[in-house]
Amino acid sequence: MISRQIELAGPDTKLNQFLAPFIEKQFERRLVLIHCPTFNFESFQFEVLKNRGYYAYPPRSLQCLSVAVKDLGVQTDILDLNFRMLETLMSMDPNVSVDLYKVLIGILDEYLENNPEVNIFGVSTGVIVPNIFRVERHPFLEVLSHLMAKGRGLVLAGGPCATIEARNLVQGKWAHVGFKGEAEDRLHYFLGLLFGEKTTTRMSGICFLAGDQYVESSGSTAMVDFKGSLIDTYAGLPVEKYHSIGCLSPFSRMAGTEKPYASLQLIRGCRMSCTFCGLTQYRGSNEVCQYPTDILFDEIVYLAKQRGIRHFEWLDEDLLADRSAILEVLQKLVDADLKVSWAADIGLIAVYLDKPLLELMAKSGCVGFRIGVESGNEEMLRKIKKPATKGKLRGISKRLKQYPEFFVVGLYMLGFVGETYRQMFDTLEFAIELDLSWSHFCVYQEMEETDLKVVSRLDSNTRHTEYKDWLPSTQKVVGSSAVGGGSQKTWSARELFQLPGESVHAVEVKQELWFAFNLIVNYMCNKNLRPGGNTDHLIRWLLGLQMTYPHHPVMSLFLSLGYLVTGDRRQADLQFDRTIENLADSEYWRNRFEGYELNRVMGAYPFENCVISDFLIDIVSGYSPPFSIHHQFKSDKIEHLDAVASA
Ligand code: B12
Ligand code: SF4
Repeated sequence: MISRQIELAGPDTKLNQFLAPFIEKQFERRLVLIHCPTFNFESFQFEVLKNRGYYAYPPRSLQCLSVAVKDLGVQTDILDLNFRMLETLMSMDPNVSVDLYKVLIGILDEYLENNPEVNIFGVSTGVIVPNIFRVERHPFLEVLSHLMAKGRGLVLAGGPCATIEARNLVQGKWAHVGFKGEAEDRLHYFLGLLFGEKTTTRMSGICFLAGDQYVESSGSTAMVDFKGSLIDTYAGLPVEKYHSIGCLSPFSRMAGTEKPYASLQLIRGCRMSCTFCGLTQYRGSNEVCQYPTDILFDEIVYLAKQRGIRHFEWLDEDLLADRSAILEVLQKLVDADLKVSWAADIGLIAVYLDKPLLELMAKSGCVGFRIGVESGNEEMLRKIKKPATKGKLRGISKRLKQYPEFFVVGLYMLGFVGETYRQMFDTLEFAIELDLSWSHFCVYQEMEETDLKVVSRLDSNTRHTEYKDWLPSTQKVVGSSAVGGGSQKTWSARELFQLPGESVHAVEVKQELWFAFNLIVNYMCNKNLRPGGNTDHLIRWLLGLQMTYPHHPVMSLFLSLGYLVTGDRRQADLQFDRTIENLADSEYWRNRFEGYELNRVMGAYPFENCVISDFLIDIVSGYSPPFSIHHQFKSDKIEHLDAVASA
């Protein structure tokens, strides 16, 4: 029986003892860093693939790691199984059934056969599914177990999931070693020991078995402050092809699926410590580190000029942490006139978005960004330590109205521990009031280590659960036709709004509230369907979403409305017909349309004698939400009329 007790190793002796048998084997200084698939095998659809709807991030984490160990004379390959799989699947006949695991292991085996001298395998949880032990066959575990079974050398696991599951991965012998958190320094130290190099500071967060005991190394917990240039790592990476098999986010799809893209990082970490966010814990502190702006800009120029990259997305959690640094990079982008676009999909801290910065963002090619709002309830904002107040956010939303060229997405959370229905309805009301281009609601879920019982498959019931997508968790539930076909009870909008405001929410109602909030804010009340709105923006965004959710009837219905507003009747009819087809295929969606009176919208098509947005608002008003919807939009209409009059 394996002990669950963590022993914080004091001296390096345990790590050295663990490494001794591997040191004896005198491995070549060859390392392969493997990026696992980031798409869900259980719900894979060829149609989504062909639409380039799956995530395909160039593996920046692995590029950084390879640079970090270069001075040890380690030659590193990067095997991006996500990219390679999507590329392989793209060339396959969609009508022939495919065994995804066979494709995965086939690519891995081909690499192993061609590179017999590689004995160190670093595997990254580049996956979208955190509950790796709760599904039957998780691609990350498949890759690890395949490598362990080969017995060719050291198998190392790293990345966010491995950080949380390090103990289970090591105790279950899925990997020899688990690395926690950001790992440039840890990997350098570890390989230094393996190759008998003089090592300096001992590092914490390296997890392994000493006999049958789980050990986590002790030592420096200092944050990684990586400064290396990644340009050389692109030599073996077909970065200009990633856009041809996938996307980075709805922003990259909106910017144009034909645009080669890449990701960038200026700041690591975030200055804030919102209670619900895993970043501080994952990184070990809420201090931030900054890449040198000149090195980063050289990378941008290299990617744009030599590799044809046309769209960039920031991976930063706190891109605006150093005002002078971001202003410098954006000014350089303007001066170099690289003709690129960019987006910040992860989220900016809204309070820093002042006028000079917004001006420069617009000039330098920004197409959109997200801002964290999280809650519309002041008490909840304080409780979760969000660095914002409703007053400040109102001011920012007003300022953002002067920049209609930006597609701005608000990020909201639903279902914090102890949250009442009233507090959740406050969030809905506030999202409508802020009136951003889109509002991303996320159902709060705790990410935690899997219970040993489940890992050991002692409890087979809990193991047979579904994949859980975190990004965008809930769109999966209602967004994918493959998932939305179940017989679960769905609530009508009226039923939801009768829930008692002062009661703490019931977990099983969370997804229902998500559905209502998403539909009401993003579709029924969308500002870009109203007179004076940027309807083209909405259309491009929805077309981007439709690539991932091709059978989603709400998306097709609102695309048809968008096209009606712009006067493109042909496209409107095509999307309307698509809605009818989508509904014919799904009882689930027919129930939803009834519960939210979308059938009335279908009946009113093509809206010859009325303003579409007014019609939609009337329907929402009929849901009887605990606040006045008409009141919210009156001023807006007056503002619009004023603008028309003064023009
Ligand atoms: C892009 C991104 C994604 C992309 C794609 C990632 C990919 N690899 O393809 C997608 C959209 C798929 C995604 C999904 C998810 N993500 Co994400 N994602 C990010 C983001 C924004 C950037 C990642 C990145 O490239 N960073 C830059 C590189 C340099 O850092 P890194 O990836 O962390 O890599 C370091 C270590 O992880 C480690 N490492 C990584 N791989 C390996 C392999 C080996 C062998 C070793 C030794 C070490 C090692 O060393 C690297 C260098 O220091 C980060 C936030 C951030 N700014 O980092 C969040 C972040 C990593 N995601 C997070 C989460 C929670 C998720 C999700 C669960 C859902 C969600 N809410 O975002 C899923 C599931 C991910 C999973 N289970 O692994 C959290 C992790 C928090 C935690 N406590 O673990 C972060 C920190 C965001 C946050 N604020 O909460 N994500
Ligand atoms: S501001 Fe964003 S990244 Fe920073 S701690 Fe809060 S939620 Fe996490």
